[in-house]
Amino acid sequence: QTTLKERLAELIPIQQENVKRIRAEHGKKSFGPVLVDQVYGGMRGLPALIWDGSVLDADEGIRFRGKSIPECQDLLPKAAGGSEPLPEGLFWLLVTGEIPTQEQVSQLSQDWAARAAIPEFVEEILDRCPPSLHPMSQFSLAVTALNHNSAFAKAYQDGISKKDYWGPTFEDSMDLIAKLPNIAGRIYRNVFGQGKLPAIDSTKDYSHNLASLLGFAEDPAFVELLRLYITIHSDHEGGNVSAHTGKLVGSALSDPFLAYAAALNGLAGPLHGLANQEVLIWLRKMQSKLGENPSDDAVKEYIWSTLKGGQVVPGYGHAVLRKTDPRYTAQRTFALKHLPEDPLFKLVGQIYNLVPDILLEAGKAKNPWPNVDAHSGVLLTHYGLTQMQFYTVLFGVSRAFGVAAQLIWDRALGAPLERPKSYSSAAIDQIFRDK
Ligand code: NMX
Ligand code: MLT
Repeated sequence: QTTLKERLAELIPIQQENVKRIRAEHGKKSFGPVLVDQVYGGMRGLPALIWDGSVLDADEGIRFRGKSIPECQDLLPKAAGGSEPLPEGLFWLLVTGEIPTQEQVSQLSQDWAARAAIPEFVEEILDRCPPSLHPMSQFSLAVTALNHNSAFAKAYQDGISKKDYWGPTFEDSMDLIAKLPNIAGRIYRNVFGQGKLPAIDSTKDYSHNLASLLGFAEDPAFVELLRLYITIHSDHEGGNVSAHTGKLVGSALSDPFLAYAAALNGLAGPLHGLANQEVLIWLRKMQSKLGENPSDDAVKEYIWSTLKGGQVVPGYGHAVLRKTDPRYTAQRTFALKHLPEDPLFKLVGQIYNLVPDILLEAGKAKNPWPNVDAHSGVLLTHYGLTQMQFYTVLFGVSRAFGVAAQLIWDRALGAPLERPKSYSSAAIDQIFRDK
């Protein structure tokens, strides 16, 4: 069976030719006007990036290489006895655009298990972090330090030719993904005092090993949850803060470890990945204020008090989506199957019925519907992973799949240094005063 690297080596020249043709045919065509509001407004809607791995439709949500989440759940290989897709298969799909065989997915599980060990000095860095240092900061420190052994950085120093960049980028990307469970597991156990890290089991899949390092592999439903979790959090087209940061930093030919550490620092912001932690904190505060089974009126008042306090309702709204996030729906479907009676799940459902109308009435948010982060913490909590400060680390493990796939293709296609133009407000005033 063809390995991922062998298949990539076949696909790269085809895609290089394809991009050459598109640029020759359309390179000088305009892609619509740029509004001054977009330049001031976080570049919302500005066509500015190329990434084939996934595309986000405002109404329908994400498609990975053209496949919706339910299609991925249906088509991607599963673990024996499991029904959720293996993230190994999703990575293959992101990189090649093709659905792998069961054997190709097992090859990836084994390859990642073989690459999973982290250098001793990285273990020491993590062991020396005070438990009060946020897990995301620890995560980013450790990933930055992995650059010590970067194949790309070494090859560059040795004078590698541009046309060969993708090879060591591929190796670094595989190492990066493979080492994340050991980093995440060590952080979890150091910070939350949950015993000694077990060894990686080379006969098990990636999610099983991650669950085992966190101490939750005994429960097959939790392992299934992780498979779904990693799959749906892996990628969200190219413009989100973490994916774009990874691409931007990678464009300076910083190696995949440096690029992904930067992406993690973006993911650690409360408007992005940290929102999954914020949701749980917000729900817990609501419960402690209103009790276990609050009335709709009490919940509505709590939501309004959040807005009146000048804060956002975490887990709601989106920069691109204008409907309920299908990643929220996938998690809700999982909850209905595995934990329909969970009180926190019921509260999340109750909130879903109340927040959108309130956000619409408040009149500011362009999208009143829930995003991925509104649901993930409730599922983790149900299985005993109650430490919400850790939740964004799991998002970070997952997002590496998309960022790594993108870095490989960027180097294969010779993506240039990113360097957009900035303007001063005085210049904008001057340019448009008389128009
Ligand atoms: N609660 C209260 N106000 C909101 C919300 C919300 N959930 N969402 C948007 N708004 C406000 C927003 O703060 C802005 O206010 P102002 O004019 O005072 O600056 C106004 O509505 C317009 O914002 P939008 O254009 O709708 O949203 P934008 O594209 O700027 O931002 C988010 C998108 C996701 C940052 C925003 O919806 C938000 O802050 N949501 C809550 C945090 C969250 O759940 N983030 C996770 C997103 C998913 N992820 O994992 O990254
Ligand atoms: C993501 O998964 O990156 C978030 O939904 C944010 C985004 O797409 O902008």
